[in-house]
Amino acid sequence: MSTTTAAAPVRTQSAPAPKHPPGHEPVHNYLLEPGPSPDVRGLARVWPTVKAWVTTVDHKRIGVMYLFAVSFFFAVAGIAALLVRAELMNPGSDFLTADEYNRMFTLHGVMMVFLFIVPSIPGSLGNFVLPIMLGVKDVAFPKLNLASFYVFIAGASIAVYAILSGGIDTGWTFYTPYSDETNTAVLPMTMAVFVAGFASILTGINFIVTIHKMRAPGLTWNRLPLFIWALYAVSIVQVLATPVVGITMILLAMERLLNIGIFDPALGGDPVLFQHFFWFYSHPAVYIMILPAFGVISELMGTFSRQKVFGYRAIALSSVAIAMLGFLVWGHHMFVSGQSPLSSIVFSLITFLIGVPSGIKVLNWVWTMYRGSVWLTTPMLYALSFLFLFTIGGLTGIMVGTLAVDVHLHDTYFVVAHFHYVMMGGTVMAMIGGLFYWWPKMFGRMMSETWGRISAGVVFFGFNMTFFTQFILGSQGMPRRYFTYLPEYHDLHQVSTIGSWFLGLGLLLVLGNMIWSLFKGKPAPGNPWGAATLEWTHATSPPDHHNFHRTPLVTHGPYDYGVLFSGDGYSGDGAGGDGSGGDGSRGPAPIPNPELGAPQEMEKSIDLGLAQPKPSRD
Ligand code: HEM
Ligand SMILES: [Cu+2]
Repeated sequence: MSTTTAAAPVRTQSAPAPKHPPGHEPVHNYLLEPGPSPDVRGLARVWPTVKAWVTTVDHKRIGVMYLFAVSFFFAVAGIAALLVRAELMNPGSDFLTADEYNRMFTLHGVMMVFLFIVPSIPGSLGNFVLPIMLGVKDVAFPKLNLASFYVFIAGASIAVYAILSGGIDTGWTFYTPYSDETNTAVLPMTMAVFVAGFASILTGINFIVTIHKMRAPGLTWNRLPLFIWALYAVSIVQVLATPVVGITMILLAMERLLNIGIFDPALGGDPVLFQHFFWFYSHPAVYIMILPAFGVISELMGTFSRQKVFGYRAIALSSVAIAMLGFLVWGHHMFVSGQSPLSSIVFSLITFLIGVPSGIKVLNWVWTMYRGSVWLTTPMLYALSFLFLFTIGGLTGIMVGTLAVDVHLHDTYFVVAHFHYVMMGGTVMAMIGGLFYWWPKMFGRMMSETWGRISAGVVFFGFNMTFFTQFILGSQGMPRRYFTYLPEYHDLHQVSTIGSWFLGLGLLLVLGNMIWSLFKGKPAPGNPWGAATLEWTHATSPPDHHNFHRTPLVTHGPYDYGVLFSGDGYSGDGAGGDGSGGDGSRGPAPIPNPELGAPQEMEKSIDLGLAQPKPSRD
């Protein structure tokens, strides 16, 4: 394997910093430019910085703004969840009235789904990482990207308005005929979902075009990191499915305002039609929620197993398969709605099919670890939590997808447990793992490993205590969306509520770690985890405004850790590889220095694959 050490690149300004290998000194730091004006005081001092942030078209800043926005909604919706659980601590508790309870779980569900989990990973981690992973300066349409952020904020503001004007009590699914009749703020809430949907569509279009049109030279489809493949698949679903929920919300609003008779049986409408429209979006939407998480987990599994991700092609294509199949199974939410038995049988069968590509992913991740040498960092602990919890969520999904079983489990706590294992145990674990992983890149500082690992333990424990009990509750017949219950369910409900406090504590530890890191964290090296994708090998931590000094030339696959180690007795089969799980390598790459600094060997090889020096593009 030949190591070409590229000559010093053309720089606009020299700022030698020993932390960075030659050619990687930060010219600008995207976080700080422009700094506060030195000679003015008060608000005017920070105004240029604020203005630069709110009008930025830099994908990294937009990603950071998304991160703050979705974290805020996660916190608000999480507090609502704790209140819901508090009410359920005792049967007949008068902590919340029945009416307040209905509004509270709806607030929780609507916010978690539409304002947190759908935009979460694509908006924050996706926006930040995607262009850097592709070796380019930004997404294809940077202004559209900023527009998508503000459209999201506009939608979120309408949702906040709906909540302040009394909230809504329909559940996050807005089922007719009730949503057509209730006096609560259904109209503004449907408008909020309608508007926020456009943010999703715009991000999807942007990512699709960027992935097709803007890859660094040498970055073939076979060398795309699996996170990119996942974002690609999810973008397709966002663009195709989101308009349906938008139209459905408009129809519901029309029905309420004009009494047209679309859903209202008294006027010749069909309330079940609403369920078809709603789930035609919302089942694909559960893949909007989980596919980006799959992508994050693939990155973590590779980097922290020090090994090529096994079954690269299978993982990449199964994301696309899931995206397609996801459009064909919506009827599994409607087994007891009165749809024809034949439809139910067909929907149940197709639902089993979709388990296959998900299973393929899980098996490949496990195999990657089996062949690798696993490095148990905080991100990896969250990835392992994901693997365990998502598997439970997925398998119970097959259970509720089984027609005969679901007739009993429908609308019980079993379903509540199932989707929390998928959404919280899956997507949220992946998001936190991904945040711990990319945090040093985003903010240039390390988080505390010790506290990170403790938080992973507390979150895992609290999560299972909260939600595993709900499988048992549901199988015993406890219905969902009830503010009280029979005394026989008391013990399990108590365990679940106490579990939610542990879960909340674990999440606070994560938040505390982030804040601590911003002020006190150790400065991050360029590639603390010894990863092989471009954001780690070719960009500083944090990256400068244009990401790269020179366009990277990609000569190896995203998980060819071998090419980062020319010595150390390791010889990979990497150079020129395609990232697929071929097994030419002699074994996993060594684990980087536990102090979290990349080994010298790796820092040196960071320049690998750079194009011959040429003037920077700006
Ligand atoms: C902080 C941890 C969480 C706790 C303690 C929690 C707890 C709860 C509880 C108690 C319910 C009400 C069940 C009922 O009465 O039927 C609920 C419903 C729900 N949760 Fe969570 N949850 C959490 C996180 C999440 C996350 C991360 C999501 C992700 C999207 C989510 C999505 C939902 C949805 C969609 C509903 C259904 C609301 C409805 O029935 O309309 N939750 N949750
Ligand atoms: Cu579904």
